[in-house]
Amino acid sequence: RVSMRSARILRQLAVTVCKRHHHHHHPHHRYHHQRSAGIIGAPFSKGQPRGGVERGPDLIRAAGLLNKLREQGCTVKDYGNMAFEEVVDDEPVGRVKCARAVGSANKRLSDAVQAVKREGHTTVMLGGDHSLAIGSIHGHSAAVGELSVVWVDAHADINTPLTSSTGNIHGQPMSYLLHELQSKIPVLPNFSWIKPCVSAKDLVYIGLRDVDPGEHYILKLLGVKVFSMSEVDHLGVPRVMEETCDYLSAKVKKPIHLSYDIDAIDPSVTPATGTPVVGGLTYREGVYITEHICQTGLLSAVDMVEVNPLRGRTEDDIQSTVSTAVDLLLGCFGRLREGNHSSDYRLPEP
Ligand SMILES: [Mn+2]
Repeated sequence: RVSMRSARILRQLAVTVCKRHHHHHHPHHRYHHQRSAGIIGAPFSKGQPRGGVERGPDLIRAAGLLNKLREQGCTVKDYGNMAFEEVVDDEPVGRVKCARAVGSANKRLSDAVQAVKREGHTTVMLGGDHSLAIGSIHGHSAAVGELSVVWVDAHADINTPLTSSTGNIHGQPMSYLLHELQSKIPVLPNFSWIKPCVSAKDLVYIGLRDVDPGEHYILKLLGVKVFSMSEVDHLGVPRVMEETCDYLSAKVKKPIHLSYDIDAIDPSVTPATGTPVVGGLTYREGVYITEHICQTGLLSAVDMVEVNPLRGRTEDDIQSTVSTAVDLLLGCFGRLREGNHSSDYRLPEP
Protein backbone atom coordinates (compact mmCIF):
# COMPACT_ATOMS: atom_id res chain seq x y z
CA ARG A 1 0.00 0.00 0.00
CA VAL A 2 1.35 3.37 -0.95
CA SER A 3 0.59 5.90 1.76
CA MET A 4 -0.73 9.39 1.04
CA ARG A 5 2.65 10.78 1.95
CA SER A 6 4.68 8.54 -0.29
CA ALA A 7 2.16 9.04 -3.10
CA ARG A 8 2.85 12.75 -2.82
CA ILE A 9 6.59 12.19 -2.82
CA LEU A 10 6.36 9.98 -5.89
CA ARG A 11 4.35 12.66 -7.71
CA GLN A 12 7.03 15.19 -6.89
CA LEU A 13 9.66 13.05 -8.54
CA ALA A 14 9.68 13.21 -12.32
CA VAL A 15 8.14 9.89 -13.21
CA THR A 16 9.00 8.07 -16.39
CA VAL A 17 7.12 4.82 -16.56
CA CYS A 18 8.96 2.43 -18.75
CA LYS A 19 7.91 -0.64 -20.65
CA ARG A 20 7.82 -3.65 -18.42
CA HIS A 21 9.24 -6.95 -19.53
CA HIS A 22 7.81 -10.00 -17.88
CA HIS A 23 9.86 -13.09 -17.39
CA HIS A 24 8.50 -16.32 -16.13
CA HIS A 25 10.45 -18.51 -13.84
CA HIS A 26 12.39 -21.15 -15.70
CA PRO A 27 14.40 -23.87 -14.01
CA HIS A 28 17.40 -23.35 -16.30
CA HIS A 29 17.77 -19.78 -15.12
CA ARG A 30 18.88 -20.35 -11.61
CA TYR A 31 19.98 -16.78 -11.13
CA HIS A 32 17.54 -15.06 -13.42
CA HIS A 33 14.87 -13.71 -11.10
CA GLN A 34 12.28 -11.15 -12.02
CA ARG A 35 14.04 -7.96 -11.04
CA SER A 36 12.85 -4.43 -10.96
CA ALA A 37 15.01 -1.33 -10.59
CA GLY A 38 13.66 1.99 -9.30
CA ILE A 39 16.19 4.62 -10.30
CA ILE A 40 16.59 7.86 -8.34
CA GLY A 41 19.07 10.47 -9.53
CA ALA A 42 20.58 12.54 -6.72
CA PRO A 43 22.68 15.31 -8.32
CA PHE A 44 24.12 16.57 -5.06
CA SER A 45 27.73 17.57 -4.30
CA LYS A 46 27.78 19.52 -1.02
CA GLY A 47 29.15 16.62 1.02
CA GLN A 48 32.58 17.46 -0.46
CA PRO A 49 34.27 20.47 -2.06
CA ARG A 50 34.62 19.42 -5.73
CA GLY A 51 32.02 20.41 -8.29
CA GLY A 52 31.09 17.98 -11.04
CA VAL A 53 29.90 15.01 -9.01
CA GLU A 54 26.32 16.27 -9.40
CA ARG A 55 26.60 15.29 -13.07
CA GLY A 56 26.90 11.60 -12.16
CA PRO A 57 23.25 10.58 -12.55
CA ASP A 58 22.83 12.02 -16.07
CA LEU A 59 26.16 10.63 -17.26
CA ILE A 60 25.32 7.15 -16.02
CA ARG A 61 21.93 7.32 -17.74
CA ALA A 62 23.50 8.68 -20.93
CA ALA A 63 25.81 5.65 -21.00
CA GLY A 64 22.72 3.52 -21.53
CA LEU A 65 21.98 2.15 -18.06
CA LEU A 66 18.20 1.92 -18.52
CA ASN A 67 18.21 0.16 -21.89
CA LYS A 68 20.97 -2.20 -20.85
CA LEU A 69 19.04 -3.16 -17.73
CA ARG A 70 15.91 -3.79 -19.84
CA GLU A 71 17.90 -5.84 -22.36
CA GLN A 72 18.89 -8.19 -19.57
CA GLY A 73 15.26 -8.69 -18.55
CA CYS A 74 15.01 -6.15 -15.77
CA THR A 75 11.95 -3.97 -15.26
CA VAL A 76 13.03 -0.34 -14.93
CA LYS A 77 11.26 2.70 -13.58
CA ASP A 78 13.19 5.97 -13.66
CA TYR A 79 12.01 8.46 -11.06
CA GLY A 80 14.20 11.18 -12.57
CA ASN A 81 16.53 13.50 -10.72
CA MET A 82 15.69 14.93 -7.33
CA ALA A 83 15.68 18.68 -6.83
CA PHE A 84 17.46 19.96 -3.73
CA GLU A 85 16.73 23.24 -2.01
CA GLU A 86 19.30 26.01 -2.00
CA VAL A 87 20.47 26.63 1.54
CA VAL A 88 21.76 30.13 2.23
CA ASP A 89 24.10 30.98 5.11
CA ASP A 90 25.22 27.39 5.49
CA GLU A 91 28.15 28.33 7.75
CA PRO A 92 30.38 25.55 9.12
CA VAL A 93 29.23 24.04 12.40
CA GLY A 94 32.46 23.36 14.19
CA ARG A 95 34.48 21.84 11.37
CA VAL A 96 31.47 20.37 9.58
CA LYS A 97 30.80 21.97 6.18
CA CYS A 98 27.38 22.47 4.55
CA ALA A 99 25.55 20.62 7.33
CA ARG A 100 22.21 22.30 6.57
CA ALA A 101 22.31 21.50 2.85
CA VAL A 102 23.45 17.90 3.45
CA GLY A 103 20.84 17.36 6.18
CA SER A 104 18.04 18.74 4.05
CA ALA A 105 19.04 16.88 0.87
CA ASN A 106 19.27 13.59 2.72
CA LYS A 107 15.87 14.08 4.35
CA ARG A 108 14.38 14.40 0.86
CA LEU A 109 16.33 11.42 -0.39
CA SER A 110 15.23 9.29 2.56
CA ASP A 111 11.58 10.09 1.80
CA ALA A 112 12.08 9.32 -1.90
CA VAL A 113 13.84 5.99 -1.25
CA GLN A 114 11.04 4.98 1.15
CA ALA A 115 8.44 5.74 -1.47
CA VAL A 116 10.30 3.83 -4.20
CA LYS A 117 10.87 0.84 -1.89
CA ARG A 118 7.16 0.79 -1.10
CA GLU A 119 6.45 0.46 -4.83
CA GLY A 120 8.42 -2.78 -4.70
CA HIS A 121 11.61 -1.90 -6.55
CA THR A 122 15.24 -2.47 -5.78
CA THR A 123 16.28 1.16 -5.50
CA VAL A 124 19.24 2.46 -7.47
CA MET A 125 20.48 5.77 -6.08
CA LEU A 126 22.79 7.50 -8.55
CA GLY A 127 24.98 10.09 -6.81
CA GLY A 128 26.21 12.58 -6.21
CA ASP A 129 28.70 12.29 -3.39
CA HIS A 130 28.73 9.63 -0.69
CA SER A 131 27.06 11.82 1.95
CA LEU A 132 23.87 10.67 0.16
CA ALA A 133 24.24 7.25 1.77
CA ILE A 134 22.73 8.83 4.90
CA GLY A 135 19.35 9.36 3.23
CA SER A 136 19.55 6.29 1.04
CA ILE A 137 20.24 3.85 3.89
CA HIS A 138 17.90 5.66 6.29
CA GLY A 139 15.02 5.56 3.81
CA HIS A 140 15.72 1.95 2.87
CA SER A 141 15.67 0.89 6.49
CA ALA A 142 12.55 2.92 7.23
CA ALA A 143 10.78 1.01 4.44
CA VAL A 144 11.99 -2.55 5.01
CA GLY A 145 13.38 -2.74 8.56
CA GLU A 146 16.79 -4.05 9.58
CA LEU A 147 19.41 -4.17 6.85
CA SER A 148 22.78 -5.61 6.03
CA VAL A 149 25.09 -2.95 4.59
CA VAL A 150 27.94 -3.83 2.21
CA TRP A 151 30.12 -0.75 1.78
CA VAL A 152 32.55 -1.01 -1.16
CA ASP A 153 34.93 1.94 -1.04
CA ALA A 154 38.57 2.97 -0.72
CA HIS A 155 37.42 4.88 2.38
CA ALA A 156 35.44 3.89 5.46
CA ASP A 157 33.39 7.12 5.54
CA ILE A 158 32.86 6.59 9.28
CA ASN A 159 34.43 9.76 10.73
CA THR A 160 32.24 11.47 13.28
CA PRO A 161 31.84 15.25 12.92
CA LEU A 162 34.48 15.47 15.65
CA THR A 163 37.09 13.04 14.26
CA SER A 164 36.90 14.43 10.71
CA SER A 165 39.92 16.55 9.78
CA THR A 166 38.30 17.94 6.62
CA GLY A 167 34.73 18.56 7.80
CA ASN A 168 33.41 17.03 4.54
CA ILE A 169 30.31 15.01 5.32
CA HIS A 170 30.96 12.49 2.50
CA GLY A 171 33.62 11.07 4.84
CA GLN A 172 31.13 10.70 7.70
CA PRO A 173 27.84 9.08 6.59
CA MET A 174 28.20 5.77 8.46
CA SER A 175 28.75 7.57 11.77
CA TYR A 176 25.22 9.02 11.65
CA LEU A 177 23.66 5.65 10.80
CA LEU A 178 25.26 3.34 13.37
CA HIS A 179 23.43 2.77 16.64
CA GLU A 180 26.76 2.31 18.41
CA LEU A 181 28.07 5.81 17.61
CA GLN A 182 25.07 7.88 18.63
CA SER A 183 26.58 9.22 21.83
CA LYS A 184 29.53 10.57 19.79
CA ILE A 185 27.47 12.64 17.34
CA PRO A 186 26.96 16.34 18.17
CA VAL A 187 23.75 18.16 17.29
CA LEU A 188 23.80 19.50 13.70
CA PRO A 189 21.22 21.68 11.94
CA ASN A 190 18.83 19.67 9.69
CA PHE A 191 20.11 16.37 11.10
CA SER A 192 17.55 15.84 13.87
CA TRP A 193 15.32 13.63 11.63
CA ILE A 194 18.04 10.97 11.35
CA LYS A 195 17.38 7.88 13.41
CA PRO A 196 20.32 5.49 13.59
CA CYS A 197 19.25 2.29 11.88
CA VAL A 198 22.31 0.06 11.32
CA SER A 199 24.12 -2.17 13.83
CA ALA A 200 27.89 -2.51 13.56
CA LYS A 201 27.49 -6.29 13.23
CA ASP A 202 25.41 -5.80 10.08
CA LEU A 203 28.08 -3.78 8.25
CA VAL A 204 30.87 -5.12 6.03
CA TYR A 205 33.53 -3.04 4.28
CA ILE A 206 35.32 -4.15 1.13
CA GLY A 207 38.22 -2.40 -0.59
CA LEU A 208 39.46 -0.07 2.16
CA ARG A 209 42.95 1.42 1.71
CA ASP A 210 42.73 4.99 3.01
CA VAL A 211 41.42 4.98 6.57
CA ASP A 212 41.90 7.89 9.01
CA PRO A 213 43.20 7.16 12.54
CA GLY A 214 39.85 8.02 14.18
CA GLU A 215 38.08 5.77 11.69
CA HIS A 216 40.51 2.92 12.33
CA TYR A 217 39.91 3.30 16.05
CA ILE A 218 36.13 3.18 15.55
CA LEU A 219 36.31 0.10 13.30
CA LYS A 220 38.37 -1.77 15.92
CA LEU A 221 36.26 -0.49 18.84
CA LEU A 222 33.01 -1.67 17.24
CA GLY A 223 34.51 -4.86 15.78
CA VAL A 224 33.32 -4.01 12.28
CA LYS A 225 34.01 -6.65 9.61
CA VAL A 226 36.55 -5.18 7.20
CA PHE A 227 38.04 -6.68 4.05
CA SER A 228 40.66 -4.06 3.29
CA MET A 229 42.73 -4.36 0.12
CA SER A 230 45.16 -6.46 2.21
CA GLU A 231 42.44 -9.07 2.78
CA VAL A 232 41.44 -8.84 -0.88
CA ASP A 233 45.07 -9.57 -1.81
CA HIS A 234 45.37 -12.35 0.75
CA LEU A 235 42.06 -14.16 0.28
CA GLY A 236 40.99 -13.16 -3.20
CA VAL A 237 37.62 -11.62 -3.96
CA PRO A 238 35.68 -14.93 -4.28
CA ARG A 239 36.61 -15.88 -0.72
CA VAL A 240 35.96 -12.32 0.51
CA MET A 241 32.45 -12.47 -0.94
CA GLU A 242 31.75 -15.92 0.53
CA GLU A 243 32.88 -14.72 3.94
CA THR A 244 30.90 -11.48 3.59
CA CYS A 245 27.68 -13.33 2.86
CA ASP A 246 28.29 -16.01 5.51
CA TYR A 247 28.96 -13.29 8.07
CA LEU A 248 25.87 -11.24 7.17
CA SER A 249 23.48 -14.19 7.02
CA ALA A 250 24.80 -15.99 10.11
CA LYS A 251 21.51 -15.45 11.99
CA VAL A 252 18.78 -13.98 9.80
CA LYS A 253 18.97 -13.01 6.16
CA LYS A 254 18.33 -9.30 6.01
CA PRO A 255 17.83 -7.23 2.86
CA ILE A 256 21.19 -6.00 1.56
CA HIS A 257 22.04 -2.36 0.96
CA LEU A 258 25.07 -2.14 -1.35
CA SER A 259 26.76 1.25 -1.15
CA TYR A 260 29.30 1.36 -3.99
CA ASP A 261 31.78 4.21 -4.21
CA ILE A 262 33.36 4.18 -7.68
CA ASP A 263 36.71 5.00 -6.00
CA ALA A 264 36.80 1.43 -4.66
CA ILE A 265 37.98 0.50 -8.16
CA ASP A 266 41.58 1.29 -9.06
CA PRO A 267 42.05 4.81 -10.48
CA SER A 268 43.69 3.31 -13.57
CA VAL A 269 40.15 2.16 -14.45
CA THR A 270 37.96 4.80 -12.76
CA PRO A 271 40.06 7.99 -12.55
CA ALA A 272 37.14 10.45 -12.75
CA THR A 273 36.38 10.62 -9.05
CA GLY A 274 37.03 13.10 -6.25
CA THR A 275 39.38 11.17 -3.97
CA PRO A 276 41.18 8.48 -5.99
CA VAL A 277 43.52 6.13 -4.10
CA VAL A 278 46.05 3.86 -5.83
CA GLY A 279 45.95 0.12 -5.26
CA GLY A 280 42.25 -0.51 -5.73
CA LEU A 281 40.01 -3.29 -6.99
CA THR A 282 40.41 -4.38 -10.59
CA TYR A 283 37.45 -4.05 -12.94
CA ARG A 284 36.95 -7.80 -12.72
CA GLU A 285 37.05 -7.85 -8.91
CA GLY A 286 34.59 -4.96 -8.79
CA VAL A 287 32.15 -6.70 -11.10
CA TYR A 288 32.53 -10.03 -9.28
CA ILE A 289 31.34 -8.34 -6.08
CA THR A 290 28.12 -7.22 -7.78
CA GLU A 291 27.53 -10.64 -9.38
CA HIS A 292 27.94 -12.39 -6.05
CA ILE A 293 25.63 -10.01 -4.19
CA CYS A 294 23.04 -10.31 -6.95
CA GLN A 295 23.05 -14.08 -6.64
CA THR A 296 22.15 -13.92 -2.95
CA GLY A 297 18.71 -12.71 -4.02
CA LEU A 298 18.81 -10.29 -1.08
CA LEU A 299 19.89 -7.09 -2.84
CA SER A 300 17.29 -4.46 -2.01
CA ALA A 301 19.04 -1.12 -2.67
CA VAL A 302 22.21 0.07 -4.41
CA ASP A 303 24.08 3.38 -4.30
CA MET A 304 26.52 4.29 -7.09
CA VAL A 305 28.36 7.42 -6.02
CA GLU A 306 31.33 9.74 -6.57
CA VAL A 307 31.50 9.64 -10.38
CA ASN A 308 32.90 13.09 -11.17
CA PRO A 309 33.57 13.97 -14.84
CA LEU A 310 35.46 17.14 -13.88
CA ARG A 311 38.11 14.98 -12.21
CA GLY A 312 38.93 13.09 -15.41
CA ARG A 313 41.83 14.53 -17.40
CA THR A 314 40.65 13.12 -20.72
CA GLU A 315 37.40 12.04 -22.34
CA ASP A 316 38.67 8.45 -22.03
CA ASP A 317 39.08 8.91 -18.25
CA ILE A 318 35.44 9.95 -17.98
CA GLN A 319 34.16 7.27 -20.33
CA SER A 320 36.03 4.49 -18.55
CA THR A 321 34.75 5.66 -15.16
CA VAL A 322 31.13 5.98 -16.26
CA SER A 323 31.01 2.72 -18.20
CA THR A 324 32.49 0.89 -15.22
CA ALA A 325 29.75 2.37 -13.01
CA VAL A 326 27.16 1.10 -15.51
CA ASP A 327 28.71 -2.39 -15.63
CA LEU A 328 28.73 -2.60 -11.83
CA LEU A 329 25.03 -1.76 -11.79
CA LEU A 330 24.30 -4.32 -14.51
CA GLY A 331 26.07 -6.92 -12.38
CA CYS A 332 23.76 -6.00 -9.50
CA PHE A 333 20.76 -6.86 -11.69
CA GLY A 334 21.74 -10.22 -13.06
CA ARG A 335 24.19 -9.62 -15.88
CA LEU A 336 26.46 -12.65 -16.18
CA ARG A 337 29.76 -12.53 -17.99
CA GLU A 338 29.08 -16.04 -19.33
CA GLY A 339 26.19 -14.44 -21.22
CA ASN A 340 22.46 -14.08 -20.63
CA HIS A 341 19.32 -14.93 -22.57
CA SER A 342 15.70 -14.34 -21.77
CA SER A 343 13.59 -17.27 -20.57
CA ASP A 344 11.42 -17.16 -23.71
CA TYR A 345 14.35 -17.32 -26.13
CA ARG A 346 13.71 -19.76 -28.99
CA LEU A 347 16.22 -20.87 -31.63
CA PRO A 348 15.13 -19.72 -35.09
CA GLU A 349 13.96 -22.68 -37.21
CA PRO A 350 15.30 -22.94 -40.78
MN1 LIG B 1 35.52 6.74 -1.23
